[in-house]
Amino acid sequence: MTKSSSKRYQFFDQHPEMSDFRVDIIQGLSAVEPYIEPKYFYDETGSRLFEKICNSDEYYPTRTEVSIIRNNIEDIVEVLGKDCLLIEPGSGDSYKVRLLLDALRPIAYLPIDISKRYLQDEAQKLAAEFTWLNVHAICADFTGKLELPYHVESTNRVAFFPGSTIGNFAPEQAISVLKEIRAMVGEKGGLLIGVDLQKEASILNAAYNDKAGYTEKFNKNLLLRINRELGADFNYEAFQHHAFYNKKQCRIEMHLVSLRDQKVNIDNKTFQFEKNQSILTEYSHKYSIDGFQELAEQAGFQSKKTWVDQDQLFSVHYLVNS
Ligand code: AVI
Repeated sequence: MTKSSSKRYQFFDQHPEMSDFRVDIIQGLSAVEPYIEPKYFYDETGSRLFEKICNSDEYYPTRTEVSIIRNNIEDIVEVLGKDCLLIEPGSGDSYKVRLLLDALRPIAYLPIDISKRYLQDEAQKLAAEFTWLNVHAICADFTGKLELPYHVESTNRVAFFPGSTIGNFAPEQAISVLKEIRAMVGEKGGLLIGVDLQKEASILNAAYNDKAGYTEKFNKNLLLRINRELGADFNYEAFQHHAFYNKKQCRIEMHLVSLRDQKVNIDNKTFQFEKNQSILTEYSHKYSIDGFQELAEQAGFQSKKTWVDQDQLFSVHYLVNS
């Protein structure tokens, strides 16, 4: 870090409670309908594979969201208002926020992430790259209580939640996450959020079954991670990636399906899987524009403006406190 960027960079550790991988996996696999929480996809290999998914031909959400933001940047800035505090829950590599920064010129950018080292690295990189930007990084779990590290009264607070990550929560949980964000941005604040739209099943099925096999590897990497970190003995070849659009529930479901009757050991526990039994690994809910606005309303938000691409594949909404 240069001297100038070190002045503009601050770090606030809210000491998020770390969930226990072992406890969560054993609990999920012991359930009547076994599951693994999707947050466990993102170890180093999983994060690298996710980047590849985002760049694959079939996975339209990333490039579509980027193009919506690029094509409407002036309008977006006008609606959000300049001189805001820009807050990004679950900021990760802060790739998409780069699209907003130069045009929006926020007073400060506040990335929030649970992974301390990664957050610090990315936040420092950003402070060095944008030579005018104040970066106040917060280590916290955005699915828990969200609190800013300092008191801001008069400044406009805008949260940025791209990527349709909201779709990975069941609707009830999604409402809680939105409520938490609403409380954080306060009465005069808003939320710019990316939401994947309902569409033809064939487009969705292709996006979660890319030909290069990145999604398959991403899903099956969970087995390798559990073997490596918990000393389990999952047979990688004996489970199959299965992703499909559930039309009735308007969601993609990802599963790992057991190809035969088999046993898996973790610690001194044995898990029995029958042939064709599946482990649920992810839901990715798809919304209509109206459907998402109704969900947002249940969290106390009101839609101010919505941008979509020409083909209506993806949407970006600006929500304000109602
Ligand atoms: C992070 N999340 C919004 C992605 C999605 O599309 O639900 C995760 C993903 N899973 C498979 N491909 C991408």
